[in-house]
Amino acid sequence: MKALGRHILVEFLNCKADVLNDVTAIENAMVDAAKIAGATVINSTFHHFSPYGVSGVVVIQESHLAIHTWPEYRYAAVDLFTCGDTVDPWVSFEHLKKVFEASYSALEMNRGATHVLKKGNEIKVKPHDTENYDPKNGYKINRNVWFTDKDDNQALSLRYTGEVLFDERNEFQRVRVLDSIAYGKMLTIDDMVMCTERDEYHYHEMITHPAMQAFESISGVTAKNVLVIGGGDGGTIREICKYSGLEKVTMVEIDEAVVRACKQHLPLIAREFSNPKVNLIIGDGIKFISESAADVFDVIIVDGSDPAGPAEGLFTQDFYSHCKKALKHNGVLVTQGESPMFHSETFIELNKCLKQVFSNNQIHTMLFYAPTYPSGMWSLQMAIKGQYHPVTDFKKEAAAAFSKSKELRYYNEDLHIATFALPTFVKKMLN
Ligand code: SPD
Repeated sequence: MKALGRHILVEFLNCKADVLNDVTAIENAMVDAAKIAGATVINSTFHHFSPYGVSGVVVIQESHLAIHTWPEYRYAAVDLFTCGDTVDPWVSFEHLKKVFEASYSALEMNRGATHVLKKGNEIKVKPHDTENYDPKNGYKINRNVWFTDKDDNQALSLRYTGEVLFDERNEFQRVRVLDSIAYGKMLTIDDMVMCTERDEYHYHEMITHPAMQAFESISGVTAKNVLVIGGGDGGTIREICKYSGLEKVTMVEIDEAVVRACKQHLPLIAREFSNPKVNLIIGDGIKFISESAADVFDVIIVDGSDPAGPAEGLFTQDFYSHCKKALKHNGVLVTQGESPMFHSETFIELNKCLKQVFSNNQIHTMLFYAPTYPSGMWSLQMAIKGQYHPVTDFKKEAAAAFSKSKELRYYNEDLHIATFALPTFVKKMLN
């Protein structure tokens, strides 16, 4: 019998109770179940009930997967509905069975048996939809798919085309390149935005130039030997390579998939990997710095991800003590410092941690505007191994000439000064 869709109703019994009360695990399992079956995920929404139970639905281009759980009964009611021939709902079923470690009973129904349905021509296509009609391929489907970078209470969402250009999970993290509608292609790691084509220069110019210019003001020469820890997309080394006096930049990135994804899909960001001054090491930056000789680097830039997964160790005293040792006298360190609004605790903790390794007057907090990071307000922490002040000792003319000649789009000599000016609430957070 021919039908429009296949609908499997499943009773999952004797499930692992803790999974059934874990909204994130269930959402991941349901989204994965859809993808493994070859479905195109449009969106998902899941809700945890207090004290027990989760409900959620994954909308797929081929229909939907839905669930409701009763952890206290170790029971989940699931329905898997797919249309067309491309997706097999039983593949989703097999995946969920494994995740829930469940016994089950299931029944399949054919939905919309074509021998009882008659196709009519009553539906009129709205005039503006005709733009989406290609005589060869039929109607282009407009998807409403969103990528969300969130914590428990706040989020930043970017709509994307549904096109996933790169998607790999490895021992460290999940690396994706998605095609966002308003911000171009974007790199995400473990569901967090790392950079987008449209606004990446905010972050990459600000993590690089205040530190490089500070070094130049203090020493009268360009930083010659620079270390970048993380930064696998290549944006930070791209900015560093704009300094003609640079001799060498060593970059230590733990995950080769990030470099590969960006070379392939974000070539304007990852454009300096073949520069002979760049020494790329795929390895653990934390180990690298702990084994580094003393007094070797003019500038160290820590361009890590957020403090979860492999980047966690980039927020510790141990790590920064090694960085301090590896910096030359008057050397400058800069590290991404998270957001005072979105990650207030980490923001404060990192500042404290750096003040313990260096001293209070050697740590300087910068703020800049990052439209695609949650809250939009992002910080960098600068540490100087000397008594130089990045504003009062700043040589404005050199920075002005540099930013003009290199046609920088965010950093300039005025912003160098302004970035260290903090709102009162941020000052209070740090004192
Ligand atoms: N939540 C975003 C934190 C920024 C991490 N670094 C981004 C890498 C860009 N080179």
